[in-house]
Amino acid sequence: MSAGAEFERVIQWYPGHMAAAMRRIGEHMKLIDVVIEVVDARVPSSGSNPVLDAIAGQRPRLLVLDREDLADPHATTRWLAYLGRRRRVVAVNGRERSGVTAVGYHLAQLTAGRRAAQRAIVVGLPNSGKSSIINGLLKRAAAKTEDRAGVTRALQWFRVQPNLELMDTPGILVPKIDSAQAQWKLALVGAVPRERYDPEDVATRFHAWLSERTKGQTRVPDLAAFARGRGFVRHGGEANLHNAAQSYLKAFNDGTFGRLTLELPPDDP
Ligand SMILES: Nc1nc2c(ncn2[C@@H]2O[C@H](COP(=O)(O)OP(=O)(O)OP(=O)(O)O)[C@@H](O)[C@H]2O)c(=O)[nH]1
Ligand SMILES: [Mg+2]
Repeated sequence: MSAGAEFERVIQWYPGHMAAAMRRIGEHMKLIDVVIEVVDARVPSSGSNPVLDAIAGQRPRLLVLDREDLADPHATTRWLAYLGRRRRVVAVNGRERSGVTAVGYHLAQLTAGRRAAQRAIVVGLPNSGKSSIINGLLKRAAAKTEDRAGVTRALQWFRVQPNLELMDTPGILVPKIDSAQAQWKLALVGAVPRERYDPEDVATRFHAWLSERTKGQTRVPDLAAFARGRGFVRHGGEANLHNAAQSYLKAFNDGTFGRLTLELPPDDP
């Protein structure tokens, strides 16, 4: 059995509420003038959703690479250059109010000269930072945010300026994630609901990938070393990988292992 098939057994990728949310988004698209897609800057490729191309149609679009504070800055520069050839793109820290000013700027550019009130929809993978960006633009915590996938469950409108409304949406995964690489990466960055993956497997795959990429020269601990360092040990001193795994993923997402981007643009060596 391939690694991908093995992984798929433990993950049902497309829970019913996502299919329903996707349908509701489609129904609302006739009201929408601008599409804002939020993607985690650590997975600009695996984290983008081709299904959104279809629903966005010809509408003006803004791509936001969120969590730039956790991504490798050199990789982000490359991604901005690569993606910027085809579309308007900006990298931000959605948790900092100052970080979303750039989103406001691009939105103003996209809607300049329009007399009618404009409506923008904010879409992207679960936990990518959609609600945080809306709160940043509103300058208050109006939309609920949390560090887990699947927090926003309903479509919700927010008026950010007299002539601009934003719609927050639940995170949507692609119906089928066909590469095993994309699967562990999306689980690692927190885009997959917790009950749908095995943290031990994700941590192990991440470290194997990092070791291979750095030819074993990484200072990031593997799961066993991390477990021992944090005191996750069984009677007899054996590392308790199972109990350590969720903390390992949290450490990754807190930036404890440094700023890491998990993929580079396709035309980049
Ligand atoms: N470090 C960091 N954390 C961020 C950033 N943007 C958002 N977060 C955090 O990421 C978590 C998820 O943010 P949300 O805004 O709830 O994400 P969402 O896309 O609305 O998530 P769902 O509604 O579950 O799909 C929260 O804990 C935020 O504080 C960022 O740029 N950097
Ligand atoms: Mg949300």
